[in-house]
Amino acid sequence: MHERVVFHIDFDYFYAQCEELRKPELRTRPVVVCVFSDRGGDSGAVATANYQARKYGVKSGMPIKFAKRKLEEVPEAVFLPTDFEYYSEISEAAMKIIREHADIFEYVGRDEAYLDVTKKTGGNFASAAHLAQQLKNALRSNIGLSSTIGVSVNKLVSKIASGFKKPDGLTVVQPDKTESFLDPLPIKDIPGIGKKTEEKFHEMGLQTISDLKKLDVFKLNSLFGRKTGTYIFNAARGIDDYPVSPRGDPIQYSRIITLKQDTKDFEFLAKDLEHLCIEIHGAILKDNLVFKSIGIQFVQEDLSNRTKSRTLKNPTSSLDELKKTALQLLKELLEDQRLLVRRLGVKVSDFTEVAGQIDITSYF
Ligand code: DGT
Ligand code: CA
Ligand code: CA
Repeated sequence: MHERVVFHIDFDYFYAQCEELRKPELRTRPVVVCVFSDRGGDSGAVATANYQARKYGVKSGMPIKFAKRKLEEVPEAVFLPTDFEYYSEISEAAMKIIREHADIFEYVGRDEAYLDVTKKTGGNFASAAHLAQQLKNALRSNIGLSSTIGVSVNKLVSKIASGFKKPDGLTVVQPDKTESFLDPLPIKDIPGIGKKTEEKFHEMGLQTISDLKKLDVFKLNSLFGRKTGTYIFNAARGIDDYPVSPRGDPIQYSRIITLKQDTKDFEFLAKDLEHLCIEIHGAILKDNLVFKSIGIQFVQEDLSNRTKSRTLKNPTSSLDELKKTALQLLKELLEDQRLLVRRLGVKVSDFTEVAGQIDITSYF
């Protein structure tokens, strides 16, 4: 097997950076982007903050009240509500440029992607470093966006490498330096290892990834189960074979079936529609995504198409909401349906990654 070259790219302090892009005068000030809850006032949480604000201890997920307290004596600090539509626009423009720099492009979330550039670079890490710098420059000059890239032989190590030096970082881990790069890092730098898992290791006197290598795979499996145990065992050694694949492409989150008979009966179609929703929902949960748009599609008896879609007020991962909306769309489409329906499809789109702790077993 020959060596791969994989990039992980992550945009710096993304939502806050977007706010700076449209209001450059914010650049020198602490900027806190907030998800205000509908209870009003300052209830809600911080989505993210620029590095100015982070200096004062403001962090993602922190209650807005705490952040305000930390910035009490900083009158120039600004607190802004989220504007996901605008962030998506910036994200789309950036992803377009990123795509052009990749052999294979994998969308992960609004501010994150993997690239396989093995062909483009001929497996050469010097030209990979050059390509990564070119990509950073292109994002900077075309959009004004600052980003961080990790480069290595696989997704896992590249993800860790992009977290190594931020913001505006570029960390290249040569193939033969993989283990020496990982060894001194804290165990929590392994994606999917959260506070609880880390504590378990601390109790065992293990702090770094190098320490982690003292545990054999049987021990890890007995502690965490075979799937997670094996993942941790391999991760500590920088081993990861998951290919960069076009996951996150909305196409994967659509399903279409041919009906047992051509029909325009609501009850008949509703049953199949529910099954389609359940299937898609499973795939979405697995990939840790929330969605905002739902569409349904009819392929009619003459093979022409009819579609109808709806955008929700708030992103969701709820199966009930998916079903409810799909059924509503079905009802509306059937109101003026003349031809019989031959195939029925459902599609969800407009994704956001779920913030916070990732489930270790669904990491890739
Ligand atoms: P960084 O560390 O420079 O990459 O900073 P961010 O803000 O880009 O952090 P990242 O990559 O973990 O997250 C990307 C976006 O996701 C971020 O701009 C806002 C959102 N986000 C992250 N964590 C949370 C959270 O705990 N709550 C909410 N509501 N949103 C979050
Ligand atoms: Ca980021
Ligand atoms: Ca990210």
